[in-house]
Amino acid sequence: MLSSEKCVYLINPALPKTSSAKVKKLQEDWANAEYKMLCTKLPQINWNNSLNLRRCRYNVSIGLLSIGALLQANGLTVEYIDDQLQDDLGNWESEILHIGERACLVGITAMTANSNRALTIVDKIRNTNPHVPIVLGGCHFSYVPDIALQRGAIAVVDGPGEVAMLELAKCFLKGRNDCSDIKGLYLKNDTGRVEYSGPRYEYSIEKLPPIDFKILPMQMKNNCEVYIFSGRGCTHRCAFCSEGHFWRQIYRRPINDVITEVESHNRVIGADIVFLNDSSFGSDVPLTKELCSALRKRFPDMFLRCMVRADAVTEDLVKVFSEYGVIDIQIGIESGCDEILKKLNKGETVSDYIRALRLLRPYVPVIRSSWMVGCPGDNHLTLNKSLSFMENLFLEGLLDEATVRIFVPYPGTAIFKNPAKYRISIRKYRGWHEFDRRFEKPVISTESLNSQQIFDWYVKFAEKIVTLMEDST
Ligand code: B12
Ligand code: SF4
Repeated sequence: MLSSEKCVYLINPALPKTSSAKVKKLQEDWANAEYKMLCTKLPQINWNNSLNLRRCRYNVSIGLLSIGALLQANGLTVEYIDDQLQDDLGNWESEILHIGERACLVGITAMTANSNRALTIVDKIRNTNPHVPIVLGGCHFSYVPDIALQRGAIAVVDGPGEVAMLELAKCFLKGRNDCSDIKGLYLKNDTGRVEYSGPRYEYSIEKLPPIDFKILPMQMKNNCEVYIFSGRGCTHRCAFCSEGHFWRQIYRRPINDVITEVESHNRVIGADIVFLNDSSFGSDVPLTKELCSALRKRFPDMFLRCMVRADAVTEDLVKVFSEYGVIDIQIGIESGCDEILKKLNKGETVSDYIRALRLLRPYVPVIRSSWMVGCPGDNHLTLNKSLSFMENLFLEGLLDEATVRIFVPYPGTAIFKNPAKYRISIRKYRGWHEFDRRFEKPVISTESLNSQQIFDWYVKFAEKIVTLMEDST
C-alpha cells in the first residue's frame, strides 16, 4: 500500500478474560472433558490439531470481515486490526499513530462484553488523531449508541453495517464531514442531541461478496476460530436474545458464495470441520439439503457442525445431516422447566427437546446443548428440575456435551427493555464487561435468587456437566 493511499481500518476489540480462578478451572475441566468426548465419538478426526478443536488463540469478527469484503470489492483499501494481538506485538500504540496517517475512516465492532474496550480504543485514537472519523457498530452499540457518540464516535451504525460503511467511506473520501443523509445512523446534532437518520430497509445479502480470510493479520491465520454463515437472522423472538429483532428476518446467501468462502476458509484457516453458525440453520429442509449436498460435493472430506432449533428437527432433516457429513449439532435448551421456557418465549417445551434428541441420536455422533441459570422465574426448585432433566438426557445417551451460562439481559432484548415485567433486578454495574455470562458477580437477581446464589448454581451445573461428559465416554 502506498503511504499516501487512504485506508479504512476495521478494529476488533479484545474480549475481557475472566479473572476468576474458579471459572478458569471450570473452563479447563470442561475443555479436557470435551477433548476426551470428541476423541471417542469422532475418532476419524485428528483432534490433536488445535484448529479442529476450535481451541484457538484468537476469535475473529465475521461482521468486520464482511464489511471489509464489500469495501475491498469497491476498490477501497482495508486493514483489519485485532486488539487481541496487542500483547503479542507490543506495538499497539504505534499502530494507532499509524492509523492517523492513512485513515479515511475507522470502524470498530463490539458486543456488550467488549464494548468498554471499544470505547477505550476510541479514546486512544482520538487522543493521537483527533480528526479521524470513528464509527461504531454491532449488536451492542446498535441499542445503546449514546455513550459511543459522547466519547467521540462520529456515528453509530444501527444493524447490518456493510452498505452503511461503504457509503460512509465514500463520503469521507470525498472530504465531506456531514453524513446525515446516510440511513441507519445515530448521530449527534449541533446541540449534542442524538438523532437517528432513519431506518435502512433493504439488506441485499446476495450482493455482498464472500469473505476472503486472507485479509486477517498473519499472526492470526492458522490460529483463529472462524465461522461460516450461510444465512443471517431468525424469525423467533426469544426474550433473552436480540437476534430476531436485529436482523428482522432470515436472509440466505447464494450457495456459490458460501462455497467460495469455505474455499478461502480452507486455504487460510485449514480446519477439517466447518462450523455453519447460522441461527436458523435447518429451518428450511430443502434448502439445507441443497446447501449440504453442494458443500459435500465440493469438499468431500470436510465435516460440518451447526446449531439447530429442536422444533426444526424432522426425520427429513436428520437424513440430510447423516447423508452429507453433519456430525456435530448444538441445540439451545436453556432450561428443563416448561414454565421458564415460557417466560423466555422460547416457543419450545421439554417434550420438543426429547423428541428432537431422539430423532437426532441415531444419525449424529455429537449432540451438544446449551443451558442457562438465573433466568426470569428461576428458583432452587426450577434449577433442580433443570439439572435433573440434563442428567437424564445424558443417562439416556441423548447428549454428549453441555455448556452452561449465567443469564444476562443484553441490550436489544425484551428482558433488558423491561426487567420489571420479567421480575428480575439488574444491579448497579461498573461497566458492560460485567455483562459476561461467566462473570462471578452476576448483574441480575430473580425474585427468589440473589446474584451469589445464581453464581453458585452456575458452578453446580458446570461441575455436573464435566462429570456427565466424562461418564458418558
Ligand atoms: C461468533 C459469535 C461469537 C464468537 C466471536 C464473536 C465476534 N467477535 O464476532 C465468540 C465465540 C468469541 C463469542 C463469544 C461470546 N458471545 Co457471541 N456470538 C457469536 C454469533 C453466533 C455470531 C456473530 C457473527 O459473526 N455474526 C454474523 C455477522 C455477519 O454479524 P455481526 O457480527 O452482528 O456483524 C454485523 C452487524 O452487527 C454490523 N456490525 C458489526 N460490527 C460492526 C462494526 C461497524 C463499524 C459497523 C458499521 C457495523 C458493524 O455489521 C455486520 C455485518 O452486517 C452471535 C450471534 C449471531 N448470529 O450474530 C453471538 C453473539 C454476538 N454473542 C453473544 C454473546 C452474549 C457472547 C458471549 C458474551 C457469551 C458468553 N460465553 O458469555 C461471549 C463473549 C464473552 C467472552 N468474554 O468471551 C451475543 C451478544 C449479545 C451482546 N449484546 O453482547 C450474540 C448476539 C448471541 C445472542 N443472540 O445472544 N461469540
Ligand atoms: S435464541 Fe435462537 S431461536 Fe431464539 S431468537 Fe435467538 S437466535 Fe432465534
